Amino acid sequence: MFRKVLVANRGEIAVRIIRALREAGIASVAVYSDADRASLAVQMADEAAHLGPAAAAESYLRIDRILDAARRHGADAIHPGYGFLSENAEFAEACQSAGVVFIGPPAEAIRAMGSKTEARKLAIAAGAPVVPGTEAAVTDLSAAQRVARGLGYPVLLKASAGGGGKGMRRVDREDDLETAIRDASSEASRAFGNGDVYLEKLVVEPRHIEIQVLGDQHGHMIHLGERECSIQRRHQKVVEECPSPLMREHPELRAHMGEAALKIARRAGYYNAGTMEFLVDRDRNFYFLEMNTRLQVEHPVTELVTGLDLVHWQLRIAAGGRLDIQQQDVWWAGASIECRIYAEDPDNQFLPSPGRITRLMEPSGPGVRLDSGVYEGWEVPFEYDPLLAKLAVWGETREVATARMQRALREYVVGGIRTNTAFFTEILNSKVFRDGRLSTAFLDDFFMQRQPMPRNFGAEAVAALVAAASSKPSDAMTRPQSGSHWLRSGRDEQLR
Ligand code: MV4
Repeated sequence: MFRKVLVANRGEIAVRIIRALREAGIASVAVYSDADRASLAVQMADEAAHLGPAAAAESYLRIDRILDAARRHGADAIHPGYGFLSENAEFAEACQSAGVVFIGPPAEAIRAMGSKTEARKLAIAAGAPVVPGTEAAVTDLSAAQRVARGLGYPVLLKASAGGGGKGMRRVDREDDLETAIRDASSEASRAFGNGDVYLEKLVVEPRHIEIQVLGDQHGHMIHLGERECSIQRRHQKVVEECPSPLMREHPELRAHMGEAALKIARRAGYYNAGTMEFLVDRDRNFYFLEMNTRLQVEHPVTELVTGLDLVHWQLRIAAGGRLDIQQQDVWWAGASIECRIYAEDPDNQFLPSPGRITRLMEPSGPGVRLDSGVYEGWEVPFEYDPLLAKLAVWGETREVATARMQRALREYVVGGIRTNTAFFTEILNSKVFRDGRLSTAFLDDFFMQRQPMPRNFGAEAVAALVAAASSKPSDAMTRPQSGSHWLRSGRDEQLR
């Protein structure tokens, strides 16, 4: 095993990795920018290294400075977390050249999966289903018309170099194809410096379900089942869960998707933790979309349901250890849901709301897991993604987990900045969520039909009351009746 590991990341994921390191008896080195001098990760780690100014390009994205910090602190491995350099093949190679182990997959696998069209070809070669379409770039209109006719409308134009929905255009009729190609191509050029677009059959209102895989360097690989991530806003996941509600009625689907994911991962020569993203249509046909060659934000829901510690296994695998778990020994118990708690204002177009956290009361208790990167008094920097924490719950059933999440959200008090906790309460209360009828259209439909509830019932009201007076917290915790006077006083401009 490693002696000392540098965590090349920040926020809640750095804290998560430091925890795994400590449990394994491995020393940790945090890195930080000027904005993160007093971060929770820095305070928790055994050692810390300064990288540079707040801008990520001058700190968390600087391969040279990170490797220099690893050398100075004598770290024998680097965990990249997610984002930043986690899917950068050059970084993985640079680690190797510097004699430091990159805790992740081989650089070749990162590179292969970095191109969406390469990944698609790889999946086809592995015999896994992909959405019908062509991976060759559209060259002229008449060829595109032929392809689209063959697929049948609606079709979807996608950027070859793409990702995140950029350069994507739905086309419903042949008349619209020419304009759509021009628009998609110019958007792709601007975003990726490459205007190539290709055609796929549009999957209408798909579910987004991904499969977690874990493989060692000795050729053994297993899957840890799925995460349902259909609730997204502008290609950002908002709520994730395991199992997918779809698996309740169709349990055989997990094994089929798991097998497809393993085929692709094997073909890519993959090891360590990775995730295959799939679209699932109304008839439960599933199609490989892309692979994420890193630990993902939403990994806790898999951990809660399988009982496996993914970061622990990442460390053991990177150190050359054997994954001594067989597929038939993987079990999925109960249900788990995760909400991404952001410093943002759901009532103002989800605008980021960085700033100082003046009060913090964090949920805990039965079945609650909080992966947080903040503390009371901490100033959430404006330079980075304003994710404060991930709130995950486990319950015997999806219904129990939902009730538990509602309870935990009510306990969560964050003062000084806006957060999206009340937004989750609304989502989890909706009939569509409760029925598990999820699709990537969920949030659009949700916003269309949203009947905002009084917003001041939960945590914020408690925070306001506790902060306002010298009243005892026990008094404040009593849930107010809707006619209660203090609900209307003070912050009632938030009632809509
Ligand atoms: C699709 C699709 C429907 N049909 N492909 C969006 C981002 C990109 N990585 C793939 N995306 C999609 N590809 C076909 N052929 C719908 C989406 C999509 C989506 C996918 C996953 C999660 C959320 C999404 C939201 C909108 C559209």
